[in-house]
Amino acid sequence: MGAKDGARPGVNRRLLLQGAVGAGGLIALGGLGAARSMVSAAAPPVKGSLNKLFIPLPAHATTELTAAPGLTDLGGGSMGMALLYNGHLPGPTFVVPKGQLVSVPFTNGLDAPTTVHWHGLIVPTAADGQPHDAIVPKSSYLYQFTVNQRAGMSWYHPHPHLATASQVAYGLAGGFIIRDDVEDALNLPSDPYEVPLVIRDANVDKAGNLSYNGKASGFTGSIALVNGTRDAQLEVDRTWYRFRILIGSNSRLFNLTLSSGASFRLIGNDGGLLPTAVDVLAMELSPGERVDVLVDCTGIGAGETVNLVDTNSGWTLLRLTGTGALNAPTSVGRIPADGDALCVDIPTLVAPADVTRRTFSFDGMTRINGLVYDMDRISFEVPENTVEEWVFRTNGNAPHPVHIHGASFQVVSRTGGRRKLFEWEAGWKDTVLLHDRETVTVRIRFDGGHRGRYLMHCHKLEHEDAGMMLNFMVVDPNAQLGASPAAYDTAVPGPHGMAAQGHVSHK
Ligand SMILES: [Cu+2]
Repeated sequence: MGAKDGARPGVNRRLLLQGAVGAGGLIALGGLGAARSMVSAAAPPVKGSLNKLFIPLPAHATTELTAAPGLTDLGGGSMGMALLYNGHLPGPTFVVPKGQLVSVPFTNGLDAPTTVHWHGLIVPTAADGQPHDAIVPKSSYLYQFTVNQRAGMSWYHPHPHLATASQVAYGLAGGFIIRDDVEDALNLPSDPYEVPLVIRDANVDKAGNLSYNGKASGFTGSIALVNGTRDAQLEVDRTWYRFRILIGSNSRLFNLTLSSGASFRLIGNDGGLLPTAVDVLAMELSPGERVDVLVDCTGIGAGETVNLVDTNSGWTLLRLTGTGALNAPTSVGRIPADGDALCVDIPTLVAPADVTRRTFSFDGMTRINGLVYDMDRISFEVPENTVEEWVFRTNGNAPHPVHIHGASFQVVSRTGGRRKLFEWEAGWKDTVLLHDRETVTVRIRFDGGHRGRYLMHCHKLEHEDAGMMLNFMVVDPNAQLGASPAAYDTAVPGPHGMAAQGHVSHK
């Protein structure tokens, strides 16, 4: 930590923090080594002024991206220091058609190494923004990949070694929307009736700057930010809205409901549209997960309000306040009914009789199968274009949102804990919530055409930084290193008698 980081009597705190930002101290402050005992309790909704919801700016396939500290409007002109992509929190929302070559020149304007990980996008290792590929301060890197996956909302955020949690908590995140013909044919509500909502919690210091007190069990902030706006309000016409929701928190789970008691019409999740529209009253979502929902605002009259609420914290996240204006359905798009097929083709991954099954135990707050992350360890290799079953379980300190790079997966079962799968876990996922005492099995096939190193980790960012992460290799099935993935393994036995990370068994 820099000389400016210590709290000194008599030093103006705002200046101190701004200095810390300039000196890179804002990042250094965020390490687990700086964990504070202060715990942010869930607060009731803040009464008082409402702030206009910020809508992230648009970006396209070649938009330049810069990460740097700066002042941002956290709502109603209340400016605070944060780490920003292109000067904003969240950063711009990329909107890119399927098949497009994305070529994003990135500049690191931070005073610490960072990367840009394209969460949910299936990209070459070199564009995956892994901890191995840190972009040092004041340097640039060209992230290049072709979008070869169906329409859906992914996102981008830093993924540097040991510092993901602090950089995200200080503000670095943005959305990435893919369009395709299949989705276009549905004629769903579009701008301004399609609105991305990046939901997270945060702490703000007395000077109004974002602050971060990471702790091993996961950072929880005392206020909600939706698109970087606290006490956010969106004025809505009497029509249907499409909300593209991303949980961008470090560790907090959100259980989303509407204050009117109405349902969300769920149409999509991490990997794009679901086979069928389905009405759900509540959705418990973890960091990294996305949902695509339609919300009926036709009944919200002028000045009336329906709130998007997190029942876990009791917070009002977003107030939807009616303008009273009616809009013809043609300007909004088609609204699929509950139970309507969405005309999307989602082939079911079928496990072969001799399917490779790997079991991963999420141990404590720092280990997978007893091992802390080692950047240089490759835990196992996965033949590409082959369906495998990966089994996630936990021996405590859950929830652990499990995220895999390099492929989407299908969730096939959950035993223990909640003992069921949820509507938003159908279709394609890249992040799945593992609650206490749960065992979740997914099927996965790396068929994106990319070989090389990828990651699997807990997306509670403090767990990730503390070591709950591993590397694996996607390889040519005809050129595996050895007969057993253990050939790659340098691991010691885990706590459950497993020989190594990526313990393999065959049915
Ligand atoms: Cu975890």
